[in-house]
Amino acid sequence: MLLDAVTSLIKNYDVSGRYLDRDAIDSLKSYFQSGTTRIQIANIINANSPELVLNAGKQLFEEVPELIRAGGNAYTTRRYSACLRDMDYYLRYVSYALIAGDTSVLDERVLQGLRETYNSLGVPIGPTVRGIQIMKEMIKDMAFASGIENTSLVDEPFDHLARELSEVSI
Ligand SMILES: CCC1=C(C)/C(=C/C2=NC(=C\c3[nH]c(/C=C4\NC(=O)[C@H](C)[C@H]4CC)c(C)c3CCC(=O)O)/C(CCC(=O)O)=C2C)NC1=O
Repeated sequence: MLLDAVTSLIKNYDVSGRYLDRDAIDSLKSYFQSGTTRIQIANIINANSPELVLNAGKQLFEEVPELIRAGGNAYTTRRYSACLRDMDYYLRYVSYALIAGDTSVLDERVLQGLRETYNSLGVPIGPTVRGIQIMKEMIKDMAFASGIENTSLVDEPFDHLARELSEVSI
């Protein structure tokens, strides 16, 4: 089920038949208070997605040039494009998760079965995680440059992807 911060919280309280308590109200408050910032950041992503993906890919291939050399997983035009397309998937779903204030959309639409697919195709996880981190850094910089002082909201969905994909603490 696709959840957002509100439905996810209500679901938890409903399961045990409780009224919303102080913790619930605090977490709802923080979700609503961060709403404008979430929308601003999603807008930055929406308005810049092609350049973000392209530049993050460029930086990744500079850092890990073996990927695009003969024998590398992103070698050949088809696989190079598949790699950038995957980065674009991550970015788009992160923008949804940011608005939702919940990572269930990532679990359900992106992460399910992904490790197995990657392992069977030899797509290396480490560099994929690095690609995700590069996009995170770029977006945090852009958000900061646009006047958003606390860019920590950006971390959650990217870190969730990276953590679940690598299944190790980051
Ligand atoms: C919306 C959710 C969703 C995701 C996430 C997704 C990922 C995904 N990436 C794939 C392939 C791939 N993914 C990569 C990615 C990379 N190779 C590298 O060296 C880099 C580290 C990395 C880019 C950062 C590559 C190169 C392939 C093609 C592999 C092959 O066919 O040999 C495949 C196999 C099928 C295909 O080629 O389309 C899937 C399913 N598909 C989806 O529907």
